[in-house]
Amino acid sequence: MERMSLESFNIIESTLREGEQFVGANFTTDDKLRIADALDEFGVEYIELTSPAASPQSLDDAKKIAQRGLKAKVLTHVRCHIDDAKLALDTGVQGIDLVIGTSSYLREFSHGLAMQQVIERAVEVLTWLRAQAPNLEIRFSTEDSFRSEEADLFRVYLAVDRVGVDRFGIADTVGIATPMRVHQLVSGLRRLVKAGIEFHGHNDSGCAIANAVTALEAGATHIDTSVLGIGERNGIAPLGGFIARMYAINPALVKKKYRLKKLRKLDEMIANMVGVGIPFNNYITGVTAFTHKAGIHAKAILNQPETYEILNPKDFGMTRYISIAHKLTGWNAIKDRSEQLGLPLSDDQIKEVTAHIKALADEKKLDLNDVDELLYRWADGASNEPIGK
Ligand code: HCA
Ligand code: CU
Repeated sequence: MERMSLESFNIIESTLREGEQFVGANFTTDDKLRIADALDEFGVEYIELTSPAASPQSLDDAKKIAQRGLKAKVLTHVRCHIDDAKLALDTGVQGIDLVIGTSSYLREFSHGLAMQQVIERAVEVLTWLRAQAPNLEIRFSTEDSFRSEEADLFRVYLAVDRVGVDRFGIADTVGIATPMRVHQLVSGLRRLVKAGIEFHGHNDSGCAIANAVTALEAGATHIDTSVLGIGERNGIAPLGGFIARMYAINPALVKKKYRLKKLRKLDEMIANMVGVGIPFNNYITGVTAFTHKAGIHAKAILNQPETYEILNPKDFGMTRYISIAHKLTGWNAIKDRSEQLGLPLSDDQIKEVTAHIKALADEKKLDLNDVDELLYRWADGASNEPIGK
């Protein structure tokens, strides 16, 4: 069971739903179509859209995207309410994601329903939806699952299971869950129901990706992501980071399922649309993601990249970079550079230049031009002249 999920997981890409809740997001119809097309090309299994109840444009756009003939299944996300469910049906999407809050915070300060009423509402909406559209893919999710009473969660899950859903959703709405808690809740539900299990995790305390993968290990089947992780506050599990994690487990599977070279364009497109930069340390597409520095690392990387890389940059259309103009440099890396420049320097000469570079770097910040200049000088036999004019 556990291996099964890791080998057959589905991505529910929520840039067009959770991502639209990011403070900088204000997608036009054209933006949404470009995003949906790019996600479809990447190969995500599902694309989740903002509720058609949010605005007239949201309704029209949902209809447009539902009719676009994408390979990905198109879902919309609505409150567990008959009026919203009706509107969702009108859009022609292939699936509906229902959500209702089950924590005491949400019951008291948001929808105001007691647990019994939550259960009645869930059963009412699901029964109605099933009757309207027997073949529609329906998911039922409990918002703020990790601050809900476990007994309450299981009461509502069991009631929902009796009506029948395709998928249950577990949401870490506030980013409070740790992998252990996720494992416990997901495996508990896994023992109880046969339907799919979806995990949606926020990243407030940095556990979103770990929680998502742990959910799969515990038997979940679907994971929510957004490009660059955008969403409420600091967002949810980022598509690229989740992909990096799954690739680290099973590169062949991930390469087969998704067109990984499209990730960079996706990250750049969303960053531009929402007015942010791609963080320097971003998974896969950050500028330093494949940069190596220390001489000891550089030597091993030149011999066998896997020594310090679990992700092959080539698979993502990225390139490795070895930084050599600094005091931590080593002669193997400098030798590699001199070979790139086609200079006939002996190992002894390379070691001499390297010592010189290290001493110089103690005095000032160097760049690759400084290194190259020194290498050319040594090759010319003019090693004694001071660098710079
Ligand atoms: C929201 C909350 C949500 C829903 C997740 C879900 C969350 O509607 O904005 O439907 O499973 O984080 O709880 O995104
Ligand atoms: Cu969320």
